[in-house]
Amino acid sequence: MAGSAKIGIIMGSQSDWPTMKHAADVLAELGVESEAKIVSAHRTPRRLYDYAGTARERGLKVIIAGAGGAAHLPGMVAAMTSLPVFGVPVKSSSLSGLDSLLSIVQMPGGIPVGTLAIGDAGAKNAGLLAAAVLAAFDGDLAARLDDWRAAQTAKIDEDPTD
Ligand code: RP5
Repeated sequence: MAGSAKIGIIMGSQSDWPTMKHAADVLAELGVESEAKIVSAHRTPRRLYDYAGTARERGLKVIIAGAGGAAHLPGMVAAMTSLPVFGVPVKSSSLSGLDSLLSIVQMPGGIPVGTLAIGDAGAKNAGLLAAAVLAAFDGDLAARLDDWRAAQTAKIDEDPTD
């Protein structure tokens, strides 16, 4: 049964939410409905299995998965669904997210994860990229995305100030 959310945002822990919220926020700004869930590859493997297995039939078009440290969530969800998966490396306390980045980006050939930057910028860009995927098939959303980018451009002053 399809729900209204088009983008699924999942994360390995509650502690990832301050980062992953940036994806949810930009999608909301663009009028794209998303859902956010805590789904841990290690701590809730059954929840991950169920989430990935039902994602397409529930109407999701893209999944954004954020995790930190031994960040297996994006790769595991990509292994269980052929929906596009974007991975966000969450900044970890011990290794500043380099561990997360390498865990997510080094997928074996055949199971792709589109990997974004570490941290808030990566989550924001994952939201924008997911919206761009939907916008390829939705002219109204494409116009809203263009407007969003134009507004961003308009905020950048040409001259630096003290
Ligand atoms: C990962 O371990 C999560 O994605 C999180 O980034 C990290 C730490 O989780 P907590 O110990 O804060 O729950 O699975």
